[in-house]
Amino acid sequence: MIDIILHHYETSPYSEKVRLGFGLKRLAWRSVEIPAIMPKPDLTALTGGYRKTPVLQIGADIYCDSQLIMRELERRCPSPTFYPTGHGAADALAWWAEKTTFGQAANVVFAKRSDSLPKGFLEDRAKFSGRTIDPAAMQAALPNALDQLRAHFDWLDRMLADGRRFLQGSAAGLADLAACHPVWFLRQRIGPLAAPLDGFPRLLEWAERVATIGHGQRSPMTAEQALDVARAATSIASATPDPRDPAGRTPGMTVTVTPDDTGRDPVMGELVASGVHEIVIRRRDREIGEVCVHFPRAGFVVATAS
Ligand SMILES: N[C@@H](CCC(=O)N[C@@H](CS)C(=O)NCC(=O)O)C(=O)O
Repeated sequence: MIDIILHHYETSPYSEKVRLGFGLKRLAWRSVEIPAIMPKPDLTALTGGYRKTPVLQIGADIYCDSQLIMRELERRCPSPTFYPTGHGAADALAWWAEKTTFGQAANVVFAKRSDSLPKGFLEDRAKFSGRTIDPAAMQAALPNALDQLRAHFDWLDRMLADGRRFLQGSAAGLADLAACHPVWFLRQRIGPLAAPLDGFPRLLEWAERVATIGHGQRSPMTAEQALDVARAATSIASATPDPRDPAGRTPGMTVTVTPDDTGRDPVMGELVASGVHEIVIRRRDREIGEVCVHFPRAGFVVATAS
């Protein structure tokens, strides 16, 4: 059985979503600890420049962004499912919950607990987000961050009002894992009794239930071992045109793929396969040879490079 390798760091909320995904699917996986700030030379050798956390590697296939990582885990290991009540609503809920709460949760932690951040972190995140992150700006952002989180957490909280155990019913799924990691992050950094989590006891109980899912079976791997895995493997991707591609892109074209929000580092490669929810590009790295890098479509900009 080929190793499932997660490149992540312990305090990363989006990584917590994927770690819980391993737990829900009861998977064994290899853990490569990556730096929380740039440079990340071993990671970018695999991705071609994408720097965000987490990244999943299976052989010479590199999956960027937790949205696509969860999709690939579901494809390879369908049971137990991330979709106990079906697709669509779960994906939309996951997207909304993360997009509206993660950035604001980070704003709250930056403002309230900048003392807990490692050296160089705020400078790195200023470049990452393209925003000014200094003590005055962080304090100025705090009241609105708390207002926004309170409104969005209230909507989440009301989903649990009928006594259900999880957001979509009796079984945990993708929506829970995606909505929970900003709560997990705030709980860890500023505690359950401070704003914005105070006043939401039901939400905190739900977050505790989600945490009991656990992380599956983890074993460590070094970054060098992960690069060796990529070097020795061949990608599973094969040329797959998208007959309905709105811009007429076809396999063989050189394209760049870039996140549309933060960490906007373009990755260039030859288009191999694409569809509504995934695009795969092939690239060569001097050290590790040929790899295929997979990205989601929602939240990413694809541009033709030649
Ligand atoms: N849409 C991305 C968001 C990932 C993200 O923003 N992760 C944060 C850490 S939780 C990050 O990359 N921070 C900068 C870094 O780790 O270099 C995903 O779902 O994976």
